Amino acid sequence: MSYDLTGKIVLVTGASSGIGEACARAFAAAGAKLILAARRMKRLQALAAELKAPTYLIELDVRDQPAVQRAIDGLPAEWQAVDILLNNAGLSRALTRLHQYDISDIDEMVDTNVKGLLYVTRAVAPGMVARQRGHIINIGSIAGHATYPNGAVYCATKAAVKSISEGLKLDLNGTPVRVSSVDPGLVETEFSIVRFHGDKARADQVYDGMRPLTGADVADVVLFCATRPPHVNINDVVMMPVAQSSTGLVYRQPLPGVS
Ligand code: NDP
Ligand code: 8X3
Repeated sequence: MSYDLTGKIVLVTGASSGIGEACARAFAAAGAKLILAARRMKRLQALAAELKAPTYLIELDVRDQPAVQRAIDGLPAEWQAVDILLNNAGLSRALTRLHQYDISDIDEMVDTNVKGLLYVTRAVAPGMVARQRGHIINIGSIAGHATYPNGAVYCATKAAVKSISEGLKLDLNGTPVRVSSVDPGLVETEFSIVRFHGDKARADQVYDGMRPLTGADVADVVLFCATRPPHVNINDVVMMPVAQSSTGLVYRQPLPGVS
């Protein structure tokens, strides 16, 4: 029997766009209550207005550890018992040789993808252990499984997410708290626009001639992980568009039945 999400409290970081927004929509459709966190509050407000689900919004920069702790400690009583944490907030900046990388780009990726994810996990997981109930789902990447040229920093952050997911599962052994990682390949979101600092034309080239995953495709898998019966833990799911077979191998011509 699958795990019923009705009335469950789901905290989604990076809910203002892309995969996080799609997951918020999917959890809401499954009957969950949503805590939506991101820096762009207007985006969260617009999403909340569309969702037919109770929502609580947090304007949050996951890089700010005291703010993360304050946000979790300050949740209203009826929102405190978070059942599912989706650690999704993250980004890439540039594609550059490591010895030439902007220090600010390095800092932003490491601070968001690694330290931010750790801060949110560190703030939310103790409550799950105390309640003997919960599920932490991290959005990793195929970049955490295979490093590509000019992507050392982003790939390292996603390799760190893989290690954190593995380590968290080990450290939560003996509790019923579950840990999953969903690791996608190319997903068309605002990811590449952010990577290339707003250069939309360059971002579009990433998906040129092929059919990428959508946020909704990833949300399907996240929901699958979240709805397994309580004795089942999905540890790691790697998913790619059918036109992609590795970080560097993408087929950019029509595929029968696909595009
Ligand atoms: P988007 O750029 O569309 O969304 C990124 C989200 O992260 C936004 O909601 C943004 O919100 C949030 N975010 C970024 N920095 C911070 C911060 N400091 N504090 C809080 N929230 C933050 O990209 P995706 O949806 O594609 O990315 C979501 C996750 O998926 C990332 O972890 C990414 O690494 C991962 N991923 C993406 C893939 C892809 O090809 N698109 C493939 C594999 C993994 P705001 O700016 O409002 O704060
Ligand atoms: C995002 C996918 O291949 O651009 O994690 O690194 S990739």
